Amino acid sequence: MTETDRTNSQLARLFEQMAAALDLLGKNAFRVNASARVARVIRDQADQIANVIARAREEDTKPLAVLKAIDGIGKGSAEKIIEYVDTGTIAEHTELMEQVPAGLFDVLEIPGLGPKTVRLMWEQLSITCVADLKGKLDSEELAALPRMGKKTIDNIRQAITFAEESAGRTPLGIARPIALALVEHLKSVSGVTRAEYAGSLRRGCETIGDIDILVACTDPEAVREAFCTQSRAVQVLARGETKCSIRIRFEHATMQADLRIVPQEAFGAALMYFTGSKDHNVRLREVAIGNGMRLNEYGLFTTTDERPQDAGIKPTAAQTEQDVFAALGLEWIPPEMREDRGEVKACAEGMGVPHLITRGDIKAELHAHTDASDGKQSLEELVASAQKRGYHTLAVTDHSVSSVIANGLDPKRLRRHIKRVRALNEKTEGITILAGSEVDIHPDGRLDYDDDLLAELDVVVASPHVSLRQDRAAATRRLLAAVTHPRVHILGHPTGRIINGRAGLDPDLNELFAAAAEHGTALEINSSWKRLDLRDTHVRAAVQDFGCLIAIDTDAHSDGHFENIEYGILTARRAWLEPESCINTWAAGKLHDWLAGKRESSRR
Ligand code: DGT
Ligand code: CA
Ligand code: CA
Ligand code: ZN
Repeated sequence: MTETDRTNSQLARLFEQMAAALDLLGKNAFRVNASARVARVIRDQADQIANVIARAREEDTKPLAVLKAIDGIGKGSAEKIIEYVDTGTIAEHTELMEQVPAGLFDVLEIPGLGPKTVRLMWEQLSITCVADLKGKLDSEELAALPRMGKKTIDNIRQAITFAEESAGRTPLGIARPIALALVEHLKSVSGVTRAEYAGSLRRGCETIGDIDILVACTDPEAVREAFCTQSRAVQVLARGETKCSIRIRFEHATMQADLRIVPQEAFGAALMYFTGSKDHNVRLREVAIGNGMRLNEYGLFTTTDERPQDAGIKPTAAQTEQDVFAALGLEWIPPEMREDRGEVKACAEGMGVPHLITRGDIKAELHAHTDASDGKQSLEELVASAQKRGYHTLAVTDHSVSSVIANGLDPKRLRRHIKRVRALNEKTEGITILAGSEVDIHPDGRLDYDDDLLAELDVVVASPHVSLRQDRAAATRRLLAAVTHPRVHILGHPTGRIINGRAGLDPDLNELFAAAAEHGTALEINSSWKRLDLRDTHVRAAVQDFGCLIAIDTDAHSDGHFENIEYGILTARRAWLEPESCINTWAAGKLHDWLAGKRESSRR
C-alpha cells in the first residue's frame, strides 16, 4: 500500500480536534468556527492537499498562495496545513491536546452534550472521561448543572450504554476497504496461491470485531514479513508459524487483523471454519457427526475420531468449500447466510438455497441528492453517475423544506427542480430520470409537502430525520402515517439509526410491516454503511413474514456513494433477499408501472 500517510481526512481530523479543544477551553467562537470550517473545506477537497503542495513546489509556485486561494482557508490555517504536510504535526494542535484531557473528547461525542456543558462538567465536577461521567449520573451535583434535567441525564445514560455495547467494533464500510487492500497486498507476495478474507467481514456483518485473512503459499516467511510490516501496521501482537496478529490503524482508531497460513489442499475447509459464524460451524459439525464424520478446519473426515489429521488420516473433502458442502450432502451456502438462522436446516430439507440478490441485479437508484439540496453533484453529474453504473432509472430525491441544514427545497424551488429534471429527462437517452423528493416525516407523522405537490412527483421517499428518540408508540404512529400515505412509494432509512452512533426509532415492526405490505409501500435498505437501515433481520422478517417490497438505495450525495450499494446488497443477502422482492431489480417497464400505479390509486 503506497498511499500517503498525510491524508486530507487525517488533516481535517486535526482541525476538528483543535476546534473541539478551543471550544472546551472556552476560547472565542471565531477561532472555534474558523478551525471547524477549515476541517470541512479540507474534507471537501477532491485532491489530496499533500499532492497539491508537492505540485505547487514542483512548479515553483508558493504553496501558501495556492492554499490561501481555496475558499475558507486563511493565512494562519494555510501555514498550519503546510506545517502538517512537512512535519506530520501541528505545534498548536499538540499544545492544545496537552491542555485538554483526552477522555473529554469522548464525552463530547455523546449525543446531546455540547462543549459548554462538557466544560462545566470538567471545571465544576472534575469529569475528564466517560467513566467519570458514568459514576456521577445519579449525583446531585450533576443534576445541579444548568440545563441538566432528568430527561437529559436519561439520554446520557442511554448513550453511554449504547457506546459500551458497540465498543471495539468497526463499521463494515471502514474495515472492508482495508481488508481488500490487505488481501491485494498479500496476493502480490511471491509464492502466494490464495488469499481471502474470512470471518464476520466475509459474512457482511454491519460491524467487524477483527479482520481475518487466510493465505495459502509456498513461502510462509515472506507472507509473515509482508503482513507484519505493511504500512498500516502499528503493532505486531503475535508472530507465529501459522498465525500472526497485528494492530492496524485507520483514521483515528485501530483494529486487529489476524493472518492464518493454511495448507493449499485444505484451503476450502479452513475458509469455511474461519468464515464462521461459530454457531453456523456448530450446526455443520452436527450434520457431519450425524453422517458418522468429523468436520474441522483441516477438512471433512470419514471418522468420528477427534483430530484425525494428527493420526495422518486424509480428509475426504477439504480443497474447496463446494467440495466440503457437497460431501456433507448440502448445497453451498453463501457466507452472508451463515449465521445459524435456519440456513443449514433449510438447505438439508432440500428447499434449496435462495437465489440471493447480486450487484448485477440492481438496475435503478431511487434515492439520490444533487447540489440543489446537500448533494455534491450537479443534476447532470448525478445522471452521469447513474449511467456509468448501467442503471435504467434514476430518481432525483433532494431534501424537503424542513431539512434546513441540508438546504431542503421549498415548494417553489421544488417545482422549478421538477421542471429541470423533466427537461433533462426529455433530452437524455438510455436512462429514465424521475422527479422525486426525500420528504421529511414530521414527528407527528405529517409530511413536509402538501398532497398536491406530492402528486406532481414520480417518486416519493419519506424519511425520518429529527426526533429520533421518540417513544415506541409515537414512533409507530409516525412511521405508520408515512407508509399508509397514498403518495409515498418508499419509507427511507426507517429507524434513523446510525451504526455505533445512535439507536434510532424503535417502532412496532409487526404493525409497520403489515401496513407497508397492505399499502404496497417499499421499505428501504439505506446502503450508507453508517446506516444500513433497515437492518438484515428486519428485512428478512418484512419479506418472509409479511411479503413487503424492499428498495436498496444508496442515498448518494456524491459519485463515490454509488459504490455503497455493495453494503446494501450484503445486508440484503444477509436477509436472504431474492431479486423479485427488490424493486431496484425490476425491468424498467415494471418499475415505472408500479411507481405510476401508486399515483393513480392515490387519485381515486
Ligand atoms: P468478529 O471478529 O467478532 O466480528 O466475528 P468473527 O465471526 O469474525 O469471529 P472471530 O474473528 O472470533 O473468528 C472468526 C471465525 O473463526 C468465526 O466466525 C468462527 C471461527 N472460530 C474462531 N474461533 C472459534 C472457536 O473457538 N470455535 C469455533 N467453532 N469457531 C471458531
Ligand atoms: Ca473476525
Ligand atoms: Ca479473528
Ligand atoms: Zn437522502
